[in-house]
Amino acid sequence: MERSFVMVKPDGVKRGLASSIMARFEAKGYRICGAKLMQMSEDLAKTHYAEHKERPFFGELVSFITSGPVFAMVLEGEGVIEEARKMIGKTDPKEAAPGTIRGDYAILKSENIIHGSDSPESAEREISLFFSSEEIIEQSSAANV
Ligand code: DGI
Repeated sequence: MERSFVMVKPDGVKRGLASSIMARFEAKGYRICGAKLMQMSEDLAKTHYAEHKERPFFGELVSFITSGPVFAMVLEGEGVIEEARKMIGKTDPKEAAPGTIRGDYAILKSENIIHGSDSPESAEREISLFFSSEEIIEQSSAANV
């Protein structure tokens, strides 16, 4: 089953939005198979955002994403990668439609509340960067299911 990596950024965690954001994905029908509050190291931030390393905002991006804890999740369900991106909305919250997470909760591109994998390759890469295999629970094999 398809999986995606989604992360509430430090601005979202500080504003107390982590649970509301997780609830949107659960309500949609995706399973949460991993979730944790964590402090990203500078190394992890640089690796996660490696594709942007030549961009002028790279330093700002790394210091923002390490400025406080993030809430990292692995979501599972059919079409979750593309659909979670639709639920998240455009990168710049000013262009994100109302009803999307960025459209509803954010104003600035530099503090746009949430990250979501943009392809199957990034989902696989990001899940393994942030989660060990023991931290990902197959719900069908959980003891009480
Ligand atoms: O996949 P997205 O998060 O929607 O967007 P992306 O991969 O193009 O960019 C990654 C993050 O980098 C984005 O969520 C916010 C940040 N970013 C993008 N453009 C700018 C930016 N941050 C600053 N400070 N300035 C920018 O122009």
